[in-house]
Amino acid sequence: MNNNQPRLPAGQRLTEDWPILHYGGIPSISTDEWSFKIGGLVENPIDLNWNDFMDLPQLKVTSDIHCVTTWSKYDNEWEGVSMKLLIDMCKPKEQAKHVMFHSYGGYTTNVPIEDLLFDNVLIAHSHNGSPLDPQHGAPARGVVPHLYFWKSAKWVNGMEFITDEEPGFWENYGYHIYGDPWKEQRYS
Ligand SMILES: Nc1nc2c(c(=O)[nH]1)N[C@H]1C(S)=C(S)[C@@H](COP(=O)(O)O)O[C@H]1N2
Ligand SMILES: [Mo]
Repeated sequence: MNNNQPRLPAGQRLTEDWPILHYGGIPSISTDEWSFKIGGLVENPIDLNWNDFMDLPQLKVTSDIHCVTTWSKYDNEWEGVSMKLLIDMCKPKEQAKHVMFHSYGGYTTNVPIEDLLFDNVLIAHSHNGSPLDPQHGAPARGVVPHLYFWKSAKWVNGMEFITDEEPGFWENYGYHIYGDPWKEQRYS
């Protein structure tokens, strides 16, 4: 990340409310049935239930949202589990270079592993002090704030470590494979 970049990327405008965007219906997942699996090219596959997840060290970080449909929202306080911690726990194999996020309902999105090691990337269960609403991804969602928001999977239930970059759901429909808001990598 580059400190000389403007806070608001080109082509974006600020919004105070929080738009709701997703493809398909809103999956209804109780914390009792929730599970989160980390697999693929890792030394230590992980399968967490809600209590396991909440017993991990908790991280609070504040970041901005930049959606490819041109709205941005500043100062979102997220609480959840650090992605770096999860990656330390699962120990990706040498060949692993990318992660495919998987969600209840079938959504997927791809992110390079190196982009998941920043201190403000997490699996979040709360936003601005309240548990996530179902429409925003409850019980938990990914948050990768330096990429367009479609890379932040709602209703997330797994991460698959892979070697080659592969397109996820929106990437298959023409969204950019990487999605840097400051380079306006909106569509490919
Ligand atoms: N599971 C899932 N996650 C998703 C999506 C989706 O369709 N399904 N849409 C993405 C897109 S395109 C955006 S802009 C953000 C919107 O998140 P919000 O509704 O909380 O603002 O969720 C992302 N995560
Ligand atoms: Mo989006």
